[in-house]
Amino acid sequence: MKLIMAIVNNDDSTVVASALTKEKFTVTRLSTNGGFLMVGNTTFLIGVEDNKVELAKSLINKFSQTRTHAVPSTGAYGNNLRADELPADVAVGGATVFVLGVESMDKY
Ligand code: 2BA
Repeated sequence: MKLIMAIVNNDDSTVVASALTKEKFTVTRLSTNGGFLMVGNTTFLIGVEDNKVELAKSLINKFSQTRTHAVPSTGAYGNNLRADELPADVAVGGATVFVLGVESMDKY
């Protein structure tokens, strides 16, 4: 068994969740924030059998768009950078996906 952790743009999270649940995956959505842009994104936790990992990843990939995001000038403060050290725009996503081994899963 594997645990997929997928960080998805908030604008894509509903369609990604729908696609996954339609294929019988069970997902948990966490409200998270990127450390660089400091804007909200969604992290999915998805426990899956090994033979379903590629299907889940392909659905996440299919419904996650890459977007260009302007870096807010205030971003320099939280990142302890000078404003002129920040890029003007960054490409965000589609999705950032981690796959972790799971020792066991129990439901009580
Ligand atoms: P953020 O940390 O807000 O990053 C947003 C975008 O800013 C990133 O897009 C990347 O293009 C850029 N970026 C991030 N850190 C940077 C830095 N130190 N210098 C210059 N540009 C930087 P993505 O790579 O698509 O990441 C989207 C979101 O996924 C991230 O939001 C973060 O929440 C998460 N993420 C991405 N890679 C991660 C990792 N290795 N570990 C944990 N979370 C990650």
